[in-house]
Amino acid sequence: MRLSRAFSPTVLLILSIGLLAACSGGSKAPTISDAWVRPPMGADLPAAGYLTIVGGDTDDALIAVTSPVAASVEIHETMAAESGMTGMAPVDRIDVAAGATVVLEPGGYHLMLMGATDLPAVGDTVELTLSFESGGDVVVKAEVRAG
Ligand SMILES: [Cu+2]
Repeated sequence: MRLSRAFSPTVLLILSIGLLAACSGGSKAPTISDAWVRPPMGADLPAAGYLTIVGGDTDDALIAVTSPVAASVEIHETMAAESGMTGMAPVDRIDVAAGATVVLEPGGYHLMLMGATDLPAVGDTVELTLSFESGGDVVVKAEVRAG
């Protein structure tokens, strides 16, 4: 086909430019937005953390979280229990596919800040360090919001 032969060099050139663009600048780590923390519902109860993760250039996973205001931070998933009630359980990781959006929100994945004794007042921020499987750490400021 004469038409496709005439166009193919142009197509190849565009593909080459695309590959160069993809390779330059190194890999992009996941980005975090809308991070917030809900104070504990009562004494000795954990605070909850929520945020939105947008995956970077490659498939990745959130594998650990720390915060200076909490003794430890667990990653939890809310799920329906056999009784019909909802319960929650710790998970080792949250997979974040390249470019995918994963939302940690009430009723779904969330963070539990255990032993958060020095939690700032509502309207202030706490620091969360999210560790990804790729080796990258992302530090975010999470706003403390009333329930
Ligand atoms: Cu939980």
